[in-house]
Amino acid sequence: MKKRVFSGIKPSGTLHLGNYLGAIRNWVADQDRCENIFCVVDQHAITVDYEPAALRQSVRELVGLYLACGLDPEHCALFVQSHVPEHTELAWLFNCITPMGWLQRMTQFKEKSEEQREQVSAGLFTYPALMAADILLYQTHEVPVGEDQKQHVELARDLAQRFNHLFGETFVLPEPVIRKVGARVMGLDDPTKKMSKSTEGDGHGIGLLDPPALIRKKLSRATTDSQRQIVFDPARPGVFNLLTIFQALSGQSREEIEAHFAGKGYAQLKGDLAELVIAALEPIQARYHQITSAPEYIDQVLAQGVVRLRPLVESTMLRVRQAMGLR
Ligand code: AQP
Repeated sequence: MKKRVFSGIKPSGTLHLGNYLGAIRNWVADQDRCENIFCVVDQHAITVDYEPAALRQSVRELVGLYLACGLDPEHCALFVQSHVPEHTELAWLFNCITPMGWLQRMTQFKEKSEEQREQVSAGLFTYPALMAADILLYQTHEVPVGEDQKQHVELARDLAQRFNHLFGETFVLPEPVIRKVGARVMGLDDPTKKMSKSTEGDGHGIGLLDPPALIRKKLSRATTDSQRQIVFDPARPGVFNLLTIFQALSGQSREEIEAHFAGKGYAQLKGDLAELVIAALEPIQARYHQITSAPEYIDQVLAQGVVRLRPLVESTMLRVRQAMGLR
């Protein structure tokens, strides 16, 4: 039996290289080996301030990029979270069995709530219960994500275990799957912070739709340090980040990469990396423009995803409602 894989991305801005290397590229690589479910998690994007028109636009852009990066609708169910209302139904049921202390420990909530202070929404606090619902609704075995989502996937697993203990065996226990290289791409402007869609600033991230000239410019300005040697040293986060991106895209070993840059300067590293990034993104961008020129294709893919998932959604929810005494 094939392992069932679920993952999703928030439509909270344009996808960046971190989303590609930490998530989508791995989904594409494994899609023949697994039974795949990939979602655009729009209800997670509304836990912070947002513009409805921009959200609608981002959802379509994200689906276009899923397809352009190589997800094949024949091998994957692709859909939008809000098109399957059971996600929020199950999230409410999980809210009722999630101890507050579990949510208070989530580092992403702590970081985000510090930025927003009294504006912070209840939805942002209970976000991990919705994410657990996303994953557990499909009886998921594996959740391929970047390093930043590990804690949330572990909470989903803990909730599955708690539910099974309280109400009887109902959910599969999911595992996070995190690749060794590319699981935490850092910001180019500040390599101590992860590259993120919602971080402002021209020099922060490389967008999957950035044109070549912009990629060269952003990388030429990436923060490095005042040393000279080009080696993988985590104590030098700027150079380490650039080398890690190089490793993820070239598939070469650390030793090969260090040998390639021996005696060379940062300008060479940034220049070579820019060409590698451009070569990886060019075919994705070409496919993206082709796909989005026929918007009805995206609607068709999304509708097909929902239809394909309906039986699984209904069978899980029937068991959950019965187990909890709601039917
Ligand atoms: N920098 C990253 N490096 C590697 N993987 C990453 N992911 C996100 N950032 C990196 C992975 O991409 C998937 C989608 O995550 P997301 O929608 O939370 O993306 P984001 O860029 O983190 O978006 P936001 O809106 O800026 O979110 P916040 O501010 O909440 O982090 C996940 O698999 C994630 O691990």
